[in-house]
Amino acid sequence: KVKVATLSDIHSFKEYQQVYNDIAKKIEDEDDFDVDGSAGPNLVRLAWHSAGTYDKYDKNPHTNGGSYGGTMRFSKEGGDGANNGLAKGREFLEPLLKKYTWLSHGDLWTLAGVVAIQEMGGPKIKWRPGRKDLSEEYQAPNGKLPDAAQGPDYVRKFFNRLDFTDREMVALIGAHTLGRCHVTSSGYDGPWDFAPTMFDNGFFTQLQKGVGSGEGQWHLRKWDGPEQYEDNNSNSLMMLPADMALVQDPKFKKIVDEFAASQEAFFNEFAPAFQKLLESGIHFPKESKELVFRTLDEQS
Ligand code: DDH
Repeated sequence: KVKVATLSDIHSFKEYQQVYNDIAKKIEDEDDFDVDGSAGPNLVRLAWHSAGTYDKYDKNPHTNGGSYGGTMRFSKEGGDGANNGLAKGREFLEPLLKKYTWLSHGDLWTLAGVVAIQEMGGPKIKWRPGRKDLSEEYQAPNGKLPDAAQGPDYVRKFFNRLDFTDREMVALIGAHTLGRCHVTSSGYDGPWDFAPTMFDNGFFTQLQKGVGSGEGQWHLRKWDGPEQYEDNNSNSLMMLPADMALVQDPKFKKIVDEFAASQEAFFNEFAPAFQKLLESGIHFPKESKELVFRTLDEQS
C-alpha cells in the first residue's frame, strides 16, 4: 500500500504544537496577506484543495489524489486553474519546511488549514500526521476540484466521489464563511459574509433566504463576469451558483436551516467532516493518535 500514514518517523505532540504555533504567529504577524488581512482563508483553501482531489472510485494510487503526497507542489497539479491563488499560501508556508526539515508538504498544508480554522474562532479539528512527499507521478489529474457554476446534482455527486454524505457536504461548504473570491484567481468576486476572517455560521445565515426580491435575499449580479449572486441589502456579498444549490435542493436546504439556526450544530458536524476530508484516501493505522492543538489564546 502506498498511501499509509507512517508511525515510525512522526514526531511528538509537542513538536507539532510548535509548528502549529509558528504558523499561527506568522498568520498574526503578516496581516497584509490579502484584502481582508489574514492568510487564514487561503490556507484553509490550500488544505482543502490538497485533499479534495481524492477519487474513491479510482483504485490507482498514482491518480486517485488526496493530501498524502503534497503533489500540488508540482506544476501540473499546482497549475490546475482551480488552484489559482494558492501558490501564495504555499510560499507563505515555505519557511516552515526549512525550519522543520522532517515535515512533509501534505502534513504542513493540512495542519495549516487546522491552525487557520482554530485561530479564526472555529471548532477544534483532530489532526493526524504521517503523510509523505510523493513524486510527480502521483499528481492528481486536473479537473478533480469542483466547478462553481454547477447546481445541486453536481455538488452531491462531486462530494459522493469523496465519500461524503449530504450533511457532511453542507457542513464543509460552510467554510465559505471565510475569505473571498478573487477575480484574478477564479473570475468570481467578493466575500460571502461580513466577517471573512471569522469562522462562524455566517455563510448559512446569509445563504438561507435564497433568491428573491425580499430583505436579505439574493439576485443575479449584473456584470461581465461569471454568473454569481449578490445580496439585496448591501450589494457587496456574493454566492456562487454551487452555493445557491444548497437552498435549491430541499434536502440540502433543511440542513442549511439547521446550521443557520445553530452555530454549535454547524461546528459539531464541520469538525469531523474536515478531519475526514484531510484524511481522504490515506490509511491511518489503528495506533495513529489524533492530535488536538491548543490555540495561541489558550496558551497565553
Ligand atoms: Fe471554496 N471556493 N468551493 N470551499 N473556498 C473559493 C474560495 C474558498 C468552491 C469554489 C470556490 C469548498 C467548496 C467549494 C474555501 C473553502 C472551501 C472560490 C474563490 C471558489 C470559486 C477562489 C478565489 O477566487 O480566490 C466550490 C465550487 C465548492 C463546492 O463545494 C462545490 C469547501 C468544501 C471548502 C473547505 O474548506 C472545506 C475557502 C476558505 C475559500 C476562500 C479562499 C480565500 O483565498 O479567501
